[in-house]
Amino acid sequence: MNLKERLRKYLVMGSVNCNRAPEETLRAAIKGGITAFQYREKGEGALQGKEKVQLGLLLRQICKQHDVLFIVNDDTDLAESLDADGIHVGQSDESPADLREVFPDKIIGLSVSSWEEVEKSTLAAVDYLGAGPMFSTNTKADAKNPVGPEWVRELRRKYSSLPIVGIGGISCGNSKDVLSAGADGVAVISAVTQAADIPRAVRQL
Ligand code: 3NM
Repeated sequence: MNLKERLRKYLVMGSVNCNRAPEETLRAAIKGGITAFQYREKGEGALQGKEKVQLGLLLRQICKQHDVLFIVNDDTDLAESLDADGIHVGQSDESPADLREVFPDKIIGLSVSSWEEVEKSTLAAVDYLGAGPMFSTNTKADAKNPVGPEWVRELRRKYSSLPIVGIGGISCGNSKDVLSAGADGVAVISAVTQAADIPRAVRQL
């Protein structure tokens, strides 16, 4: 599978997003067919220090067993100690160019929500783009205003071969709008973590 294919169904999650044990949520999502996972232990009540590492190790092991890509959100030490396949950063985090120096072989993902953000980024150091928020979301406290699938369409017009995933407010009902705009995959939190039937939700994405 190439990176575009591996990003097709991308679950992003930390313990605060789960209403059952995180490892159960992850296992159910894998059963449904997720292809990538991002450990994003963020927000109020998030685990810190040793506990954050411990949960990470467990989730990392599960992904390895099932050949699911394992990405760490914005934490170089954690990415290193969990032997992650990649790291995902936002605009106010460490720059992709600096990350590339530390991680010559890891996948580097960058969130972009405007041309201004794209222009100030070193895309040569980036393996995939996260485009969002596609729709309004209550999951991320500081989410920007929704940019819609049109943003994916614009990025795709300019970058014909760069892997792109849409993120933010994506559900089973609207994921096709993101994919048909040219995204290679959809990244979701609540559509999966809050689903009554997680495998079914993943299949419908
Ligand atoms: N990043 P849900 S939106 C983690 O726009 C994250 O970059 C976003 O959660 C961005 O799928 C978001 O529940 C939250 O809307 C996604």
